[in-house]
Amino acid sequence: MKLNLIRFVAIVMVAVSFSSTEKVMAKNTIVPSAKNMMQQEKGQYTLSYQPQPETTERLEWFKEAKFGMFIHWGLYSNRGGIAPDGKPQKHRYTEWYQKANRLSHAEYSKLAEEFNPVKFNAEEWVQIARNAGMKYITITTKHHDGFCLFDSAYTDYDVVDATPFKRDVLMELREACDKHGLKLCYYYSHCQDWEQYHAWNTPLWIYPEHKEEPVDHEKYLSGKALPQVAELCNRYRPDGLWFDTPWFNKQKLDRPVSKRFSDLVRALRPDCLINSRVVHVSGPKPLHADLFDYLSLRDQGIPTNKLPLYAESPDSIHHSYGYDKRPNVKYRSAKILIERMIRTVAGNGNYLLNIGPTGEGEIPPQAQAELAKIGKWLKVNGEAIYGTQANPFGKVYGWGEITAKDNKLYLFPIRVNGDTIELASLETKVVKAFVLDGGQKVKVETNEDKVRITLPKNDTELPQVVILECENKQ
Ligand code: JFZ
Repeated sequence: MKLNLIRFVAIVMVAVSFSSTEKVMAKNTIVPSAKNMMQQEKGQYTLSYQPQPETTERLEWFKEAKFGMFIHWGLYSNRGGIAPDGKPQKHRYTEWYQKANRLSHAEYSKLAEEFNPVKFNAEEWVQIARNAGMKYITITTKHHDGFCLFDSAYTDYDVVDATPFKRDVLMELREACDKHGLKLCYYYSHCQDWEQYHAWNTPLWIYPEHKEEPVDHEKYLSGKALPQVAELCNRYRPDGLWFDTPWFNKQKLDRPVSKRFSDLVRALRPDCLINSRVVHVSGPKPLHADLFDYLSLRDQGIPTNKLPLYAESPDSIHHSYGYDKRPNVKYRSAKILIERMIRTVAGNGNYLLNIGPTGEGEIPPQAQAELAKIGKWLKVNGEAIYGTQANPFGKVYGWGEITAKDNKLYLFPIRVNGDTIELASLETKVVKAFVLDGGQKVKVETNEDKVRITLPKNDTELPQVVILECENKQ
């Protein structure tokens, strides 16, 4: 990553680094602002375990990519949040269908008999992601219900063995991603697994017949979870593993268990990324950064550029992650989604935008329509997103967001009032200022401590990007 820009904003950076040193309480201790922090990372961090040195290399493609597609797909997708009595379920996440409706494993697993997504076409999904400007896909290979979208030797509760569909969905997607140059990462719920009595947090009503048996996590770990992660690493060539929910009620996953997952992935697939939810982190607590590569933010949270590590925001096109056909479902518009992407990238993170395909294997038309608009916007404005650095100013301006690359600043006036915006002064001269879409010139006035920019009218519905090209002082 080039750091040329540091030269342009050197004055600002120095000021910022002084003020943030004041806040730093001890070496490697960071005090982030509580707002917008993920639940698990609110408060104060101690980087007591340093990131692995290889993390920088592993993150290279990821930081360049910025934008990925999250896919939640499974048995629950057939229900779309409609309870067995025909009414919308109250729990906000449709992928929690089994728990939301208190279904035992015997009852819920019957959904496998009707899982026959005849419209599923891996290449079509990959094309939709590509046309949206997404560079990777992260898909639920096993969500909390325990059902697997790959052919596993450690359970029959998978798409090949338990459904009439019988196709290895994950392998088809892996091949389509390889063919079209997308990376592919695997969401794997390593703690919660409602097929498994011995996993964490399996409610007693899921297996009424076991009730008296003491829970033995080791049975689950060595009988299903760890061997499945090995299967994924060995046969399905993940570019990343996305673990989830290492916390539940009063229990938390112990670091040594998390370490087994992390060590296994590192041993079998050294280039594979691991997200922070492999381990339980909560502030003020040590950040076990040796076990993962980047921070997964609170669901649908936006980073603030004050986090100690690179981040990823798991956002969704609607509130739920799984397909939602409840009457009150609200899809977010392309405009809102683009703004959330901009905020995330300017805050030093990747934007992972989730869609929930239907039980038939179709990406809902409304999701497709919004994704296509995002793709169109990125075709023109992608330069301001892909491979950029976060806002280098150390503060977020009221008028909007900033990213940077080489000798350029990209300004996104997404919260602007009126037609001028101001920036702290730069160390070098602005040699060119224009709107990225169309190249219209932009008026820039500079004095000792400010750069003032007069914005042309934005006739489009979507955010405008202004480029400030600075004199290169190399
Ligand atoms: C989890 C899952 O339970 C959910 O179904 C979905 O897969 C999502 C991506 O992740 O839910 C979470 C995880 C973390 C927080 C909230 C919900 N959090 O940190 O606030």
